[in-house]
Amino acid sequence: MSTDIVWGVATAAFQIEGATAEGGRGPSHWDTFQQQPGAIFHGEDADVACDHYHRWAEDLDLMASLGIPAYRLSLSWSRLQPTGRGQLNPDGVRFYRDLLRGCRQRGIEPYVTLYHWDLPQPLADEGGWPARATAEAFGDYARLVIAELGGLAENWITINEPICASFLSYDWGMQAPGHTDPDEAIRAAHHLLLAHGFALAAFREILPEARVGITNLLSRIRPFSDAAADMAKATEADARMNGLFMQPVHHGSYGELVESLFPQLTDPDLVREGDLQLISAPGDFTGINHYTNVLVKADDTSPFHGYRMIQVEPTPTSFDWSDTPEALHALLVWVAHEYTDLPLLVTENGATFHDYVTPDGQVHDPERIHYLEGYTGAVLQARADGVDVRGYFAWSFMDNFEWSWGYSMRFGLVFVDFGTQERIPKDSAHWYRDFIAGHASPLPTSKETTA
Ligand code: IFM
Repeated sequence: MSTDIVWGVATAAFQIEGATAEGGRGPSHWDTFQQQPGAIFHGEDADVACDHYHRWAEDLDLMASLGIPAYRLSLSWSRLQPTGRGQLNPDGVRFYRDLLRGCRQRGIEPYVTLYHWDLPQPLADEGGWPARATAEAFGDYARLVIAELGGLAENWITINEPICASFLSYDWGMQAPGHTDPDEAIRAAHHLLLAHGFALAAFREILPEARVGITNLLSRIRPFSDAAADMAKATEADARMNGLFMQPVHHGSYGELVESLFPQLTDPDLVREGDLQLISAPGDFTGINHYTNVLVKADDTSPFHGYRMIQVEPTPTSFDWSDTPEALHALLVWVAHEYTDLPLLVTENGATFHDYVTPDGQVHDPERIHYLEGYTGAVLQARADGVDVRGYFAWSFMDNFEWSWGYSMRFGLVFVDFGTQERIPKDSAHWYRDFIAGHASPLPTSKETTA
């Protein structure tokens, strides 16, 4: 059966590249954060990660051999612009030019993310995302990247998961820079959305034919029961986790509920005139990363806004997250109904299991195959139900550095032995290869215009 859905895989620069001190790359705030005692599981770091910086060609060969037609990757800001300001680093430009051309040469269509969390340390030193200047610097950076690399990909994602780059980073303390200040977090959230607006405007001006969108992490959130307290807290949780990031992009305002939870958003020094117009300028698609399906239970004793989030069963993954594909289906229907008639791309979805090499030299992961069968099925069902979903990217192509969890959480379709850098496609990679072959993606376009 052929569909017009693009089936791909996804990664992010800091999680796979390694070579953090090579090719003129500058430090990012993740390089700094990972050195803090206790920040990363087992004290691990991403200095080598999957060594993709040196092995990118073999990795793309492997991807092509699995028949994967689309690859979502991210550009490292600190590799391209080591201080976050000024001219681009020629070695960084060369690396990504080779990588993007390498995709096209193998018949793989790149989907490129401009920001997947690796903020140049000098910008972090000047205040990071809570400072408006960071969003402005990102807009300038975007313009340079578009000029150098814009012609090598047709689909661009401005910002990956602003909720993580704001709240997990500046409030919950679990991601770089590891702060625990809710006020910083909401400022960061607005500036990340503004950065999306600046980048989108830059694309429209410099490369109007590019297809551009933002990717948000969206959770399926329902009340634990129909008790009034659970219902009210579920509404609040949805506003904090989904509405805060979707309303301004798709409705042009934060809305009353979000503003009542975050009164800082009514401060004209933070949300300046014109910001919401930039943020809500129409994109070409909306990106959705989806992992969690939670029930919200009111609990006065919870330090987390007076509620607890309970994963919907079954939760077979090593992260204890749900394997409930109906949640992705419901989410796609809901986004299309509630927020936008733009095409939807599932830019990340995947699961961790305790993968290991068995005596036959293989990695058997029937749980991941079960997961993928369900979630790709949910995408197909949503499409059949009239939702304009156009793409699905499995997270992740290969096991990688899972942020504060280090190498302990394996999301890959391809197993990576981090000691030897051997890659072993798991059974799920073969399953996905066969699935893709049976649900052929549209042929990649070739529109390479930049030399
Ligand atoms: O690994 C991350 C990715 O960088 C962003 N989205 C969620 C993934 C799994 O936690």
